[in-house]
Amino acid sequence: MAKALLVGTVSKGQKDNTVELLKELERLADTSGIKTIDSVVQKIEKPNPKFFIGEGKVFEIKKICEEKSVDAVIFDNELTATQQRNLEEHIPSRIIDRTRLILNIFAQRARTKVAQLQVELAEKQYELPRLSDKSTALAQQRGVIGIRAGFGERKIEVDRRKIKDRIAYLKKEIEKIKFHREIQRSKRQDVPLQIVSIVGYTNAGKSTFLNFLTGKNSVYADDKLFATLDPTTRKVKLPGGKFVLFTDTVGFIKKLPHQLIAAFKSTLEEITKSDLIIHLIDISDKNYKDNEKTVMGVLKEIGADKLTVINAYNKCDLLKLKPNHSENDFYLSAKTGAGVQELLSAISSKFESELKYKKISIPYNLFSLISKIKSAGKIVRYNPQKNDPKGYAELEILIDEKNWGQIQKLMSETNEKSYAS
Ligand SMILES: Nc1nc2c(ncn2[C@@H]2O[C@H](COP(=O)(O)OP(=O)(O)OP(=O)(O)O)[C@@H](O)[C@H]2O)c(=O)[nH]1
Ligand SMILES: [Mg+2]
Repeated sequence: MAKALLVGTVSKGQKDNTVELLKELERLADTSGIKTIDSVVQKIEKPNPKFFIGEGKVFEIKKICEEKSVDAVIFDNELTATQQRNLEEHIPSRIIDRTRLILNIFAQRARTKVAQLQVELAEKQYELPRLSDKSTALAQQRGVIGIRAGFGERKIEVDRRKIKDRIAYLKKEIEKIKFHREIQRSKRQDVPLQIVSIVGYTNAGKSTFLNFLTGKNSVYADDKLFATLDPTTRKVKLPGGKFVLFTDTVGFIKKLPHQLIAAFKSTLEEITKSDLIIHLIDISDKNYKDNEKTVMGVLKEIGADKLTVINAYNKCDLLKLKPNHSENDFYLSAKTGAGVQELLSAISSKFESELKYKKISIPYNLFSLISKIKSAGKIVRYNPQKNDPKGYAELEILIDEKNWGQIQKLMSETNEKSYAS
């Protein structure tokens, strides 16, 4: 296992509790298969443009690297290309920044085609501003890139163009898959179910929660950061009988690389289309309040902060004291199931309160609509019109706007067909 030295910074007023500060970076390193053997923290007001940290610290790090034969020095922040290069000149070990580390984990975790394309897009966007004459010359020497520059074009320009072309290609491919998925979805559902997105900090227990809801272990859950990258959607029956879709998606983290947010745009956009957001928070984590803020920040960035968000505090089984219940917050354990029913009932009543009263007449050839209405809303009264020769039934129903539109559309299409025949 590769050995790493972690580097963090704090501003002057902040506590420099190294262990606490770098705990998350250590977990990230561990997740990507690197063992932390030491760490240093420096107090700085603003990053040094040359080395990010102070020059004195660079030499301190160099010494530790030589003494303990450190393989990699991992910074808790994103470094500029210049800082990275300068550090590499002075320190004998590999220099890795937080963004690179997170990108590595995403690359290891990406299982589906679209996740792989999104991760590669983020990687290319990270690499583009970091290309230098020196790095591409080195790459050429080692025969890594091995293309010849045209007349009047420097090697670095050729490399830049290649990366830009690849970025354009990846964006197009991701769009294509997204478009295809949307078509599939609209084909599958003539009466759309409401969507509940489960969001939260990485390792909050989102996948465990979805597995509990479905009673199956079909979603990969693990005590690792970014265990899930691909969104998974499952149909779940709420108390009261209504079906909704729950979606488990990629977790968030402090200083989530902007390249990843941009590349995972289509995955994250799914959240903005949901009818309700369940924000799962690991209350057993000491930093849960900060994590909560981080998640709210990302939701804002993707434009999902206008949606209704319910806070659900998870892993309550690990707490010694039961937290005070407040009206809008929920406390549960996705592992034991305690508190889950209360949350589901609240979701169910929220959706029910949004239903509108409508009256419709259904012809004999549209009885299949009844089961659709049942899964999307409620039938309040059913009056078969006994004297009607066509066997119409009058229904009084409660339905949400989205499905009401869909039902009207289905009825008019069927009417047109029956008139035509
Ligand atoms: N004690 C306890 N552990 C839990 C609970 N919920 C989840 N866990 C554990 O927390 C770890 C992370 O759970 P996941 O469900 O993978 O978390 P996630 O939010 O999907 O994480 P990412 O996919 O990495 O973003 C696993 O080891 C779970 O067993 C809970 O209610 N109580
Ligand atoms: Mg997960």
